[in-house]
Amino acid sequence: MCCPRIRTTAFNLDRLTYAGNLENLKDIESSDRYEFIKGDICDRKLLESLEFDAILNFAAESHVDRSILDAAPFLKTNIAGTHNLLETARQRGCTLVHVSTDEVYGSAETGLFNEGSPLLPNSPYASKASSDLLVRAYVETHGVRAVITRCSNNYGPYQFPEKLIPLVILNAISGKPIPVYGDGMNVRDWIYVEDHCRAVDAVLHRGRPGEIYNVGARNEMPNIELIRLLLGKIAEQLGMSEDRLTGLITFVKDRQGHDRRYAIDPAKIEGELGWRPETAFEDGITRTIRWYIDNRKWWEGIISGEYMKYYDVQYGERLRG
Ligand code: TDX
Repeated sequence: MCCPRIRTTAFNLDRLTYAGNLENLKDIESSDRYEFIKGDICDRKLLESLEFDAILNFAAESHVDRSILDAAPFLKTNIAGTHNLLETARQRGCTLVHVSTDEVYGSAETGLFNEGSPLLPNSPYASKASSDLLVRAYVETHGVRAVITRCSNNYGPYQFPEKLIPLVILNAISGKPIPVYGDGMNVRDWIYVEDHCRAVDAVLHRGRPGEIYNVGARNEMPNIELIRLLLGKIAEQLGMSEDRLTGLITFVKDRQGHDRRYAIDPAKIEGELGWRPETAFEDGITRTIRWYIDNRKWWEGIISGEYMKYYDVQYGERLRG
């Protein structure tokens, strides 16, 4: 979360709610430049007790389906939490990079989202739009050195299996139905997680305060096309029959308020900061599938307990009928 003056040390402040997992950070936990703190961005006293000069706000409730079931945690973390970080940044005079999402723009019927596109959020998750407006207000009113990034759909290792790509991979490996919302023709714009991380790093070091940077890899695809591609690659890697896997595809009742299309124009971050996505989609997908196949223990520990309760509420009736 931060960088003291001489030697960069990162504090990772995380409440460890359902998707938080210290296993994901095993390879850096013994570094003397890294410190984990279990805590909430809504806890102002905790923030005041730490020494830092930059904040990266990755903290969010991020799953659209959960926001439809219960919006309250989204409003608390995404809006009240961001407000706390803005107050901290104002008092400290430190930089804040606010990691947001393309969802704040709503659905792109045509063309691409650019940084000037109107904010037309359609799901309670897109309470992120409210936090973006708060950031803007703190820049204008208090001169806070804040920058906003808005990224398209991420994928890669360690992604919590509620999101489409890991859900498809795990259900295919386990021989479970693969739920496709509506007609499967909703379009998403996919980017490998490490490309997103490099974009946030570029914005932290070279972004102009008060600016917004869209982040995307120009990689739009209808969901059903993505799912078929994934299943083909899974069949290849596991030596399974592709027909058997595509037989798991199950069209189910659509998501309420389902955005039809996201499509990001990354020209500004490319032109101004020299950032470019480096991972070709096919390579990223192949690597991601391999990771889930090789890390069964990681996900078997997750797809039990709270996750299965959520899964049943989310998919039980849809898959039965
Ligand atoms: O079971 C499913 N079946 C299905 O058809 C799930 C989980 C999803 N979908 C569809 C819905 C979307 O059109 O797949 C697409 C991707 O769904 P998600 O992985 O839930 O992502 P999305 O709703 O597009 O939101 C994502 O993009 C913006 C992230 O979850 C957000 O955190 C991000 O900010």
